[in-house]
Amino acid sequence: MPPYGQVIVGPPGSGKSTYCSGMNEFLRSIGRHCCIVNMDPANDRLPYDYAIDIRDFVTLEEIMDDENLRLGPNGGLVYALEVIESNIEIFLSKVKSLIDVGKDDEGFQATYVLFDCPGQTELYTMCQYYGTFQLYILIAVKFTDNAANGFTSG
Ligand SMILES: Nc1nc2c(ncn2[C@@H]2O[C@H](COP(=O)(O)OP(=O)(O)O)[C@@H](O)[C@H]2O)c(=O)[nH]1
Ligand SMILES: [Mg+2]
Repeated sequence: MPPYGQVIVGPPGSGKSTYCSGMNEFLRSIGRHCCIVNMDPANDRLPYDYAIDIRDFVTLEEIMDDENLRLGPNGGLVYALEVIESNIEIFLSKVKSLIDVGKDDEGFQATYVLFDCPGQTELYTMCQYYGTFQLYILIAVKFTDNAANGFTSG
């Protein structure tokens, strides 16, 4: 079985994190090895156990508290994503490790990864960084396995 995953996007408060939690429980109940990656630097209350938390790299609070930066919530989020992009190789290696954990001896049944993304619309319409960042994830999932174990997007 190839590695599968979902990148969950939508406006703030639309139920992305709740969906991740429910989907995680469902997939585990049918025997899939599943885990969640929190991609939102502002997401300080997560209704699930995560495998990777982007807040380990940077949090929105610490950026907004930085008197040199003097950024509000929206500018802070854009800045946070720039910081994360500069650490992208570390992040991608963590995602690769997650996918590998779920494999059996023959290389099948890789981990199903749910990416819980931030919801601010401007990150998708005005910010080049987040678009690039999402692309990195897809590339990561695609190339962390060999060509026979391809990636299906949908
Ligand atoms: N009524 C209802 N509330 C929901 C549903 N999904 C999530 N919520 C609630 O909506 C709020 C925001 O959900 P959350 O998952 O944090 O949204 P996110 O910001 O997109 O991650 C929470 O209080 C949830 O309990 C749903 O399907 N129906
Ligand atoms: Mg959320």
